[in-house]
Amino acid sequence: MDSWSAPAVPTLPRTAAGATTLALFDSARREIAPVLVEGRPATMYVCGITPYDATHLGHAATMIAFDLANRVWRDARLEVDYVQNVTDVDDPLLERAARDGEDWVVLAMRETALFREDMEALRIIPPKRYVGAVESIPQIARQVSALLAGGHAYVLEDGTGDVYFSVATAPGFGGESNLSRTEMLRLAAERGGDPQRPGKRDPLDPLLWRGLREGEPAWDGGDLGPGRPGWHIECTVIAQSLLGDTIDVQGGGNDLLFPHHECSAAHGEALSGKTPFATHYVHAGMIGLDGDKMSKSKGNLVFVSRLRGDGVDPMAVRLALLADHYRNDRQWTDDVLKTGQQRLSRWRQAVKAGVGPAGIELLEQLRERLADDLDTPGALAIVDNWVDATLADAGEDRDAPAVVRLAVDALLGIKL
Ligand code: 5CA
Ligand code: ZN
Repeated sequence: MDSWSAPAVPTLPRTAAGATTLALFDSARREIAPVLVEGRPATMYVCGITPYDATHLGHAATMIAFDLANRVWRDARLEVDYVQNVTDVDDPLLERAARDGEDWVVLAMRETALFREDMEALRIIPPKRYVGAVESIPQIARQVSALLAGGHAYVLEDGTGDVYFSVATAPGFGGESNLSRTEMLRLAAERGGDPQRPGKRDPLDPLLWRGLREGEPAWDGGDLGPGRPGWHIECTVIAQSLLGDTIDVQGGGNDLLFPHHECSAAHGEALSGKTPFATHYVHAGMIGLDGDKMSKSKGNLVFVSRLRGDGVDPMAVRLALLADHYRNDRQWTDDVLKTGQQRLSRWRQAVKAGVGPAGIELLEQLRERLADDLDTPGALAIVDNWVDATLADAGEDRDAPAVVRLAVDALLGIKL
């Protein structure tokens, strides 16, 4: 699947402080730990959209969080193998298309195109590989067959042809999300699982392959018969086939921690025989509106495209989303946007100045804050201080305004 065009990312000077090592909070260990990438590319898989509605600010915030990791690594002169998926066939997509009397393929294509446009406007570096679930079905079917052959999966005996993963064969199951069984059962029911379905060996067993149903799209699954893949195995197979058995970062919003990421990791470990599936399970907080998580099913959405249509500068949207830490659940309000707009205009004014306080020092501090689990509130405070001083005519560094402009562009993705 086509990705989107890359923004120009300036190369920043190296300084005496040397390269920083990015550390990220890992949900499994429940601590911030350095991502150890030496002499090889960093590998990152981020769960992308299910394209049945437009990109909202929650999607944007999550994509921006992982874009920052990408930028920190690139600034450290690392290559980044970044893969993102599109869930271009799934129940919600089929249901929306049926509701609106639309072809589901066309709906998915249209919303994916809009997502690409929004990503470009927000200056998000595209993944190296942007991969649809549909184009990956032959590989996914082969891996489901491998799980069956390896004793990690079973065919439900009700004539549907549905295949389930057996969590009893996954010794580490639950280790990513650190949840109790009761909590896992509750979330599985709430987030697309089917703990109540009769005939499963364990209520937590997730679907790997859904046999053909009347009126639903289906593909040739080889030994599995016609059908379509379960959701979690799609992400496992796309990630592992392109990035290897153990990846550095498995990312997405914290709504995916359980069951999606837990199950994807369990599938991956069962397939490769290696643990962990990812050294860092990284989760962005939920953006909410009017006190609730912004979600397509609730319909409480602010679309990036709508803000763009209203003439809001995408850089102000980006700055607004960077104002709080990526891991915090937070609310989108008019004030959050207004603060982003005011900050953008002050920063733009300041980099037009002839002199300012030391630019290289700011660059070093910015690198240090971002390497510490992407501390954007800390990073923004450093730039704010420099901007305040510059607008108050402090400082004597003639190169500083240019250095700050480049640093904010390369590291924060904000074009001033
Ligand atoms: N296609 C699946 C992942 S394989 C999916 O969750 N799609 S999505 O369209 O619902 O979400 C796309 C990405 O945005 C996911 O990483 C998800 O965790 C994240 N996301 C969804 N809603 C929000 C929100 N309100 N705030 C922050 N991130 C969100
Ligand atoms: Zn996913």
